[in-house]
Amino acid sequence: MYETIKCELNEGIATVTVNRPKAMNALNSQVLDELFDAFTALAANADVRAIILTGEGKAFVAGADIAEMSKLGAVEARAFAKKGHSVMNLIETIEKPVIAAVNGFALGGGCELAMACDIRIASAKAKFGQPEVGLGLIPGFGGNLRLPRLVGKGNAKYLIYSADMIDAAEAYRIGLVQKVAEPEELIAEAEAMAAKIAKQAPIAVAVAKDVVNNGYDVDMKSGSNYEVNAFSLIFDSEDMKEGTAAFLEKRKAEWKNK
Ligand code: CO8
Repeated sequence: MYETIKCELNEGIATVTVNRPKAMNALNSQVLDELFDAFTALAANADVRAIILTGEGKAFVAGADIAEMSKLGAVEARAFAKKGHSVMNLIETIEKPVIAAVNGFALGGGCELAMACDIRIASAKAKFGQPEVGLGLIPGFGGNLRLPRLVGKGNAKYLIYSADMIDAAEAYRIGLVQKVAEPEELIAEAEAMAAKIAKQAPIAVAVAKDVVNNGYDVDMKSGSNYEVNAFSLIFDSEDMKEGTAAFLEKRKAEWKNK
């Protein structure tokens, strides 16, 4: 059983909630270990079609745990940063769509956690930022890398250098989030998006995620080859045969995830 996160599965949609509200859901080693364990299990569960990641209380995640970090030397900090990167990379590469439902503060490691997800929906009350330089630190869970990729170098540098907190509307304007919802509608909006994705061929969604991720940082020629190969391989899936047959027979497709 987990102590710092909650994990529920309902009709193919898993919801993972970071549950340390007294510490604003700050990521200590235990939260990172439990997230790693939960996402590893969800990755292997064929019943899971989409995952929602959110936070309990008024924060999504207010960063890495400052109390834990304040005691670390370089060797321990390296291990902690590697642990954080393992979680972020797992969420980013897991072959299931992951939606961050950002209910409140997403700061430092919390903004980095949201950025590792595929899609972000923010509550109108959410706040985003990379406040590390105000603590004498720099982002260490991939923020220096993922933020410029999502919002461009200028916006990323502004946010990282200034430690400014931005609201959901500004996060939407710069492309950090894809949708803003009223706070009381956030989870319903995330569930509706998850359900929409869950209705598609799971194998196709998984392969599309892989191609977007692996095609993003390479030159067009390599990306193009990668896409051609992934596109061709999917023709041997039962779901491709089913999806095209269902269209031609004017009926609903029944996915087998094979
Ligand atoms: N770590 C540990 N405890 C935290 C954190 C945190 N990141 N954020 C909040 N808390 C704790 C507070 O200390 C407080 O504890 P207590 O009740 O025992 O005093 C409790 O949560 C409630 O917080 P506040 O009283 O401050 O609540 P407010 O509503 O007044 O403020 C804020 C909410 C604005 C979210 C405020 O708590 C805040 O500014 N938090 C820190 C935000 C921050 O700076 N985050 C970045 C951390 S650094 C980071 O994430 C680096 C990532 C890379 C790591 C690489 C590792 C090597």
